[in-house]
Amino acid sequence: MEFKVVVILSFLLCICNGYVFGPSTQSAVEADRKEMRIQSDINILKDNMHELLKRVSKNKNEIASLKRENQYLRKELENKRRKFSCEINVLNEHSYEHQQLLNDTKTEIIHLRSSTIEEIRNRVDKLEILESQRSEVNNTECIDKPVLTSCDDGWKRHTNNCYYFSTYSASWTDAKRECTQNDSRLADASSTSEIDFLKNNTAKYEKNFWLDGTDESEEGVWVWSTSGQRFNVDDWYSSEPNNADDNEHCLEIRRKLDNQWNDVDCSSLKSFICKKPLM
Ligand SMILES: [Ca+2]
Ligand SMILES: [Ca+2]
Repeated sequence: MEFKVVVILSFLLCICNGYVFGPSTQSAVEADRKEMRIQSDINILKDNMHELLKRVSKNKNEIASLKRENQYLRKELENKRRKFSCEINVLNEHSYEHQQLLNDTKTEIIHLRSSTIEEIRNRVDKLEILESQRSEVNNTECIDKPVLTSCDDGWKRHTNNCYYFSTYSASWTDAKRECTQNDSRLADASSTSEIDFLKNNTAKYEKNFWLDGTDESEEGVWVWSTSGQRFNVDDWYSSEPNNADDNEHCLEIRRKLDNQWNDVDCSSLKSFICKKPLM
C-alpha cells in the first residue's frame, strides 16, 4: 500500500513539473536570451553609429578641403585667363602692326620694281643708241684706217698689240689724252704674260708708268677706264692698293716696288704706256 502511494505521488509530481511549472520557466529563459541578443544588437549598432559618425566627420573635413582647393583653382584659372587674354590682345596688336609693315613693304617693292624696270628699259634704249653709234664709228674707222702689219717706230710689239713707253711725264688724265691723240689708249693688262711684258720693259727704263686702271668712280673697285671692265688679273704690290690720304685712285707700275702695281695720286706726273692693236 505504501508503495502504491509513493508511486502515485511521484506520478503527480512529474505531472506538476511538466504541465504547471515547466512552461513558465522556459519563457523566462527565452526572454533572457532575447534581451541579451537585443542588448548585443544595440551594442553593435552603437559601435556602428560611432564609426559612421567618425566617417561623417572625416568626410566633412575632406569636403571642406576640396572646397578650399576648388576655390584656389578657380582663382588660378581666372588669373590665367586674364593673363592669356592680355597676351592675346598684345599679340593681336603686334600682328596688326606687322601686317601693316608687310603691306607697306609690299607696296614699296612694287614701286621699286616698277621704277627699276623703267630705269633698265631706259638704259637698254641708251645702250642700243650707243651701240648703234659705235658701230657707225667702227665702220668708219675700218674704212679710213689702214690695217697695221707691224708696230710703228718707237713702239714695241707683244702678241697682237703695240706699246709705247713714253720718255716724258704727264698726269694720268693728260697721259690718257696723249694716247688717244696717237690712235691708242692708256695700256691695260688682261693676262699675266702681258703683265710680265710691261714689267720687264718698265724695269729697263727705271721709271714709274701710268696704266689705264682707276677706282675714281667707286673707291676700291678697280676698272680699266677705257673698257670699263674689272681687272681679271693684277699685279698689286703686297701692301697696295692702300689709297693713301684717301687720294690714290690711279694705277701705276712703280719701279721701287719691284715694278709691281701701286695706287697713287692721279695728278702726279709719270711716264705712261700707250697700247693699240696690231691688226
Ligand atoms: Ca683709291
Ligand atoms: Ca698706294
